[in-house]
Amino acid sequence: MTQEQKAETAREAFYARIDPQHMTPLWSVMSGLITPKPRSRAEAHIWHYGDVRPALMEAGELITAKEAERRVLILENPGLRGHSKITTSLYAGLQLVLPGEVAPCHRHSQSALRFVLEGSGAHTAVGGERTHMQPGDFVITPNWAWHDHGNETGAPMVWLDGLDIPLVQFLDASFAEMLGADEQPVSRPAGDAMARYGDGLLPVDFQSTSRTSPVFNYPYARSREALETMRRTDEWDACHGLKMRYVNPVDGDYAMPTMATFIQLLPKGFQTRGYRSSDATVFVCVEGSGSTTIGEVSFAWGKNDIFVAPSWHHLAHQASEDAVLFSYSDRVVQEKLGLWREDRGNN
Ligand code: 1HN
Repeated sequence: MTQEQKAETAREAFYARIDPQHMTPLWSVMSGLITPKPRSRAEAHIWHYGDVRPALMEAGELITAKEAERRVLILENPGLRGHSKITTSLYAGLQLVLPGEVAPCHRHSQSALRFVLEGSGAHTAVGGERTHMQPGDFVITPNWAWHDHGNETGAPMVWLDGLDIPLVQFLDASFAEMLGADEQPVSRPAGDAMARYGDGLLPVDFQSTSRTSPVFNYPYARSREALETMRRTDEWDACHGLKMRYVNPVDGDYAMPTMATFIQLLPKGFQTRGYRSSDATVFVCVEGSGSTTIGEVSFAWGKNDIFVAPSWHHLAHQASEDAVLFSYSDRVVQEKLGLWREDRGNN
């Protein structure tokens, strides 16, 4: 036996001796723990709405919203199967509420966002107020807020759910309870939160008790209008086109404490410069069409397609028509912890 083999044999014996004490040597695992750059198990992937919609409608025939509590098909990252994750830290699912259905009232530690894909006029209730949702609306369910959904229209309603489930799970901080009634009592008129907090005004003595924006529906009509007005004068960002973040009007921070949300316009023919950031990002095509290269792969997308870019993968978009992308990521958390990084590809 060489000196090296002897040393290795002695080490292996040592590892075996300390194993019952629930100890393990750092030097055997260190390079996998402290990587020079993010090394995600998540993969780039796209879900074409036209391909997944039939399965969602089939689920509609197999189980009611009430039986399921929430009738959702989880979008699982191919590199993270079995973990109910679309990125390492975030969850995504497609939720269907059929005409006449109610998704019963509950609350939990996880924050949720809804991004409406199909249908018009079904509601979600938060804080005693119902908001009637339209395609492209970004709707917030703050953590620990009672919420129920109902569809009193004649057509199916479909939205993308984004939740911070894996993040909360990582921290072992999950609590949840049912209200015990299908619906929370309605105590405020529709539009109340928008009027109080979303019109550039705040009640004079308003003190926020939450880290989440008190505006819980950011209607697409308003966001789209902003992008359309800005395109006339704005300088386009080489990496993002025209990209805006949804904001909490109380403090100017992101609208939600654990998920950053964005909307961006890419004009027809625009090609973004290669970009990467440490926040894995979920994108939804709201309008138009184009394609995105993520690392080694390229996806063509159209209306309601959903695609995911893992952390630190090179990203470049190309719009074949005027296109609007909604996106969400854990950037808000990474920024707060001093971890967020980007590479705009210009150095
Ligand atoms: C939830 O409460 C909703 O309220 C959707 O619509 C998806 C996934 C896991 C846990 C709670 C909803 C969810 C969820």
